[in-house]
Amino acid sequence: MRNNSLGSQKDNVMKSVHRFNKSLFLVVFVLSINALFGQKLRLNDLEYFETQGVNVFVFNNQYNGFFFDEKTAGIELIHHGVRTATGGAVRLQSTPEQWDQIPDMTERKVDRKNNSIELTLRYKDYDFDSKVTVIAKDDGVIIRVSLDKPLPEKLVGDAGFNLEFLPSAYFEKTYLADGKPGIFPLYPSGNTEVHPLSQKIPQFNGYSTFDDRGRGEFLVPEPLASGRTLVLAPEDPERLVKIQSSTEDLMLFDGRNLAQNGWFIVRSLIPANKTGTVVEWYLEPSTIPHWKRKPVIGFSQVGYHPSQNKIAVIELDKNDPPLKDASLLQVMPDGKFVEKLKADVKPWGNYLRYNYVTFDFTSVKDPGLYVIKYGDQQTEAFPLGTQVYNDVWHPTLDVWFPVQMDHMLVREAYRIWHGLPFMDDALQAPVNTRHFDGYWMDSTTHTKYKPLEHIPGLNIGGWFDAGDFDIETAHHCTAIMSFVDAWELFGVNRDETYIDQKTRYVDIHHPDGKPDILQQIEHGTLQLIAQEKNVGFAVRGINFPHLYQYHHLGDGSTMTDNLLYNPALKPYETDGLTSGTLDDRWVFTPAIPSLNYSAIAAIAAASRALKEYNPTLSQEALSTATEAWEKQRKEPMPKENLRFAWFFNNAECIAALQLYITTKDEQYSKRFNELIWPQLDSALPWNISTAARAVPYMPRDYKSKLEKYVLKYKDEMDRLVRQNPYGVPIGTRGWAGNYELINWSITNYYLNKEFPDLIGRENVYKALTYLFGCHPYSNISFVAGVGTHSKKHTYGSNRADFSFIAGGVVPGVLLLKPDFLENKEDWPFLWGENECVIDICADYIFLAVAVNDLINKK
Ligand SMILES: [Ca+2]
Ligand SMILES: [Ca+2]
Ligand SMILES: [Ca+2]
Repeated sequence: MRNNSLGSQKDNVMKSVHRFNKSLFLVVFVLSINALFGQKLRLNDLEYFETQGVNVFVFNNQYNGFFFDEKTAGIELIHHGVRTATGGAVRLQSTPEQWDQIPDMTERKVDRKNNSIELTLRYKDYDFDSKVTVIAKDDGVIIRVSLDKPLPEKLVGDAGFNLEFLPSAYFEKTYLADGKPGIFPLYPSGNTEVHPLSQKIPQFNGYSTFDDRGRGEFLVPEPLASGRTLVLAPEDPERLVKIQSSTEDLMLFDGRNLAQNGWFIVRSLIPANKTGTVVEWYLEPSTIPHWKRKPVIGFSQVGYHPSQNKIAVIELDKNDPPLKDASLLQVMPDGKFVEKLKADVKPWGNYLRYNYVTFDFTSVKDPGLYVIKYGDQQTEAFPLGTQVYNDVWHPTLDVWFPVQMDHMLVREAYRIWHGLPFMDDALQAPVNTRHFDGYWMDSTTHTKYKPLEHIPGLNIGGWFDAGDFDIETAHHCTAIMSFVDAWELFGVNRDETYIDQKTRYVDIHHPDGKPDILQQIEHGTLQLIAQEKNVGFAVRGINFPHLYQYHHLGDGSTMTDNLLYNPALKPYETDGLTSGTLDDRWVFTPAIPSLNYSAIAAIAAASRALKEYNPTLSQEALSTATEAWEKQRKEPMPKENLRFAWFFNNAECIAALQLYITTKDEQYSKRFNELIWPQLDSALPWNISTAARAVPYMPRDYKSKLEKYVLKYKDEMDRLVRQNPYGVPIGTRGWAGNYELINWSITNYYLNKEFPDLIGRENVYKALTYLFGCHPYSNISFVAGVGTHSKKHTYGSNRADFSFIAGGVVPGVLLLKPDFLENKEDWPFLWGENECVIDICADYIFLAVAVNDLINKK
């Protein structure tokens, strides 16, 4: 449904064009559609510029500094419902990469009277402040950069004003630079120059995204075009943007020459020795007259079970009055569509920027294939039947998880997903390190190893965390726990993967007589036990020393040379067994008691699941878990952590419960009971799920004592589900909220199991319906390869190929403040929207299996 809007909008425009052609303005029209059709941009109450079809955000979203430039900040353009430009700001490179320096916004003044927003941007390292003013004018905005003091000497030739345009929005389109035509390159093929490193503006923390092979140089892209006026996509009224500079030339760059996630960048340099206005642009995005975004019919691309609620949520442009009704059509074997139900839509109201109506077809229960029709729109076909959830988790277990397996070669039919990676794991990370992936080291290693000393035994088991290739221990613990739950509660014994630890070989779609979920539990456990055994506790993770390794795309086995580091050799030199290249991953070993408790919980749980499958490992897991518990309990909690005591106690609480379930030793249930009640009092939503899971193992009065907390949770939930038309929590952080959503439904599953009269089944199903397409922005299934229409562009190791790994679950819709939820399908590189991670994928498997079990129970 999503991408059909383009054609009909173009049709509308062409009809308008036709009328005008007959009038007096033919020649003018050919030059500029928008000059005729433009509408004035106005600063609205939400503090962005708005007209029908165009929004200009001005630092409504800021660089948060965590992953640096996430391409979700600065001056941004939402053009006919799609965010097509970002990163409008004073920048220090022609094509800034993710880890290049970003400005701090130190002041933002909104002037409604003059329809303007003024910002102060600061680069602290250079003591460089600039003012950026955006003023509505005619059919666009003026963007002005002014300086009180001339540009610092060091930044001359580097500082400029940039605005970045989404490549996929301009693929197969053209541009004009002072009338000179060009085609936007589909693949980066611009010219680059080599400059000496001494000229480079350093990246974050002195890291480098570029592997210069020790040559002391870096790359600078040359512009594709330049001129005083740039017109982007003059042939497409949906994407046409005109930029005129009244100061310096505009240059058009292709950021993808340096980084595959780069954008097309329009830039003007800030001249030296000048104050006052140093850059002034007039930016005019075209507007299609009376443009309205096409309705999005939110529904499950997987289909529905006859017994569940079936409510489509229709998302409408605020200028689009709702139609009276919608219908459900059955798709017949002869290809005909037969109306099964026609019903009035129900107004829900406004949520963020759109209006919503719902269409309830719960009454239809006959198995078959259906489509929903609203106005002239018809959805993809979807099934209705008792079987719809049977196999929705298969791609995640069969394909996605095997591809993520570290320290294994992974094959699928004719394809090798990756060779045998990271046999050179791993070196002790140096002290006092702040790492680009959020890892850190304290002032001591907390281990017996010296910085950069090889820690043996870690090149076993584990999964690549996400689209990157580090081992993130916390997520391993979550994934193992989910797998154990799926095994113990539902006996998931599917076998479609050949996994051999001895030869380190994995083959997808190749049964080997062993349940895959046990093989995955084993694989995760091997890594956790290796950490406890060789390091002494659960490590923060194993990650890359160099930034130019970390952003790797493709086969993980080529990220290092797989030879142990030998400082006696020179870089790139090898004796065949070791090498002088410092590329081995680092083990980060700060003291994190909560993480160690999480690992104890996961290993204790795994020891039960592995009891018959791998008795030796099961036994080792149990002794490792109990010994680690003893050791951890003796360590007092570091003072700086006391503030977050509830967070740490949560992990200890789960560990105590898992150890109790495994050993039945009363010391653990005693500790669990000491912890769980104060935990429920102080942080209910974080602990209610653990509390519910404990019910079957606790004395009878435990459950009655828990009931009052469940009632409190239910009150909170009843409030929460009214906040948006989808009736589920929608996250608003810098990483979209599908993980929290899945866990919300998992919590509801455990509560429904014990308190079915308080927490209804629908609250367990809802997260899946949402994931499968009943969500804002589009109706695509957020699980790659699952449902009729699903994610085909996700942030995995193959993202540069604009592809996906089947079964990956993406984070979902990301909120760009104040009111724009987004999940891009034509651009995989926005990790907050599209990156698949092991914990969310493992939890998804659990929820899908749980829903299938529950919904088919009488
Ligand atoms: Ca990571
Ligand atoms: Ca198997
Ligand atoms: Ca190596």
